[in-house]
Amino acid sequence: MTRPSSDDSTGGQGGTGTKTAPRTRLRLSPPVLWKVILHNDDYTTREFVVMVLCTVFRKSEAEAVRVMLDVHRRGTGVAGVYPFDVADTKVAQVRALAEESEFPLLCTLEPES
Ligand code: TYC
Repeated sequence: MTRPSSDDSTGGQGGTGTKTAPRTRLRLSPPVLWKVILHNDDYTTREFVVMVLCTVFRKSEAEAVRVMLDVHRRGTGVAGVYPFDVADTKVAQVRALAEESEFPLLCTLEPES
C-alpha cells in the first residue's frame, strides 16, 4: 500500500540530486476494525448460535435471533466489529464453545472495508 504524500514536492529523485527529507513526525493511521463473521452450516442448532451471540457478543435475545436468522438465510453474517485483539479473542471463544459442544460452527475475521 502507498502512503499519500503531501510533502514530496521535489518531483521524486529523478536525477536532480534532491532528496526528500525523512519524516520527523509520527503519523498514526486510524485503527483498523475487524468483523467477526459467523458462517451457516446444517448441524449447529439455532439455539446454540443464539447462546453464542448473547454470551460472547453481548447481544440481546431479540438481536441474537435476528443475526442468527440472517446468517441462516444468507450464509454469513457479522456478529460484531472490534479492534483486532478483541475480535481475535471472540473468535477463539466461539471456536472453544463450538468444539466443546461438538458443533461445526465456523467463525472467522475480516478487516472492515
Ligand atoms: N442452519 C442452522 C440450522 O438450521 C442454524 C445456524 C445458524 C447454524 C447460523 C450456524 O452460524 C449459523 N440448525
